Amino acid sequence: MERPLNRIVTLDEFIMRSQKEHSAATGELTGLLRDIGVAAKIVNREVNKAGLVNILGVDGAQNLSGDIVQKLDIYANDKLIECLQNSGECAGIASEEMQDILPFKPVVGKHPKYVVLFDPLDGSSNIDVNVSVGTIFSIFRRKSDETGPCNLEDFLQKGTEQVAAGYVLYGTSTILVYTTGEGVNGFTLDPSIGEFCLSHRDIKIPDRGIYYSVNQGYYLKFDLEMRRFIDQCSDMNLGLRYIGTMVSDIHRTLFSGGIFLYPNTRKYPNGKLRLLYECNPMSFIVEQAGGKAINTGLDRIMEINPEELHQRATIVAGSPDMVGEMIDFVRKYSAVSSV
Ligand code: AHM
Ligand code: MG
Repeated sequence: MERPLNRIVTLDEFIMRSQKEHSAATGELTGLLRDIGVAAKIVNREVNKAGLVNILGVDGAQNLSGDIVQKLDIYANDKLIECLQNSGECAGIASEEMQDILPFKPVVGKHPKYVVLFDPLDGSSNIDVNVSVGTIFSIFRRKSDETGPCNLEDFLQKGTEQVAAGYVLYGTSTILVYTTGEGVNGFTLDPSIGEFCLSHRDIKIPDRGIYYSVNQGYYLKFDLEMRRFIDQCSDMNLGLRYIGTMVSDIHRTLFSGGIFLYPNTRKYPNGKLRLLYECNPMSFIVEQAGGKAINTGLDRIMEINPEELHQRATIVAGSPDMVGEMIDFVRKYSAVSSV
């Protein structure tokens, strides 16, 4: 893509310019990304008011304008649905907050090609204490006929089939980071103009970093090889950073380098994080930035065949050298312990 002019490039302008570089593009994906950008701005406004909940009303109460106050994750879920449904570019959605897929009613004259999966508010346990949260999304081209409703098969695709994925981090500033498989770009929300502006072009993850990121509180609940690997991280004088919001932990890892792990525990024998809503989209971003993302069985996350919507996966993602070292460590450890 050509270099940006020496001026502000908004998310809308950037995705329109990217679309023009693909002569076969119909604008539908562009439309979807824009819809997600709009939903993110609405959610951002609400997240910023989260601390006022006792003044504005708690979940279920009526606020001063007479609206029923919703939990923020449900609010985010509803806004994403509304924004994606209105344009008619999306055949249906699946959300971490909903049991089943939601096929959208057809819009006259539209035959949408894509379905979207999302975690509307990742890290929601952090909201009440003013710690950053995020939204994660993943877009697939549907497999079913475009003239009819979408079906489950459209959503149960391997991560390698994603046409786009990204996240929004509602942090000290709000940033939207996405990929369509041609690198990763980040857009910071300028609240004074209400636009996401290109701030981080062609993000590349450092080969290594100085942090490891894992819920060390579960140390005794991890498998032995994972405990030994974590010991090695500590022996190497890596610092421990763990926010407890995957979006934030991966975002830091993307920019500073490092390794993020959510292994299996006794409570979550297959890991806690969701393959379709969290692991796949974040892995697409990490890989597009030059990193690696695997599960603790050393399979590439994006090659896992999903069997159900809310399937969980273990994950190890981050700087290529550090994930590479984890792979070597686990292989060596298994070879020695099987003797
Ligand atoms: P959520 O989507 O319900 O918020 O849960 C997912 C979150 C991730 O953001 C984070 O990495 C993980 O749960 C933290 O879990 P834990 O508190 O077990 O470390
Ligand atoms: Mg989540």
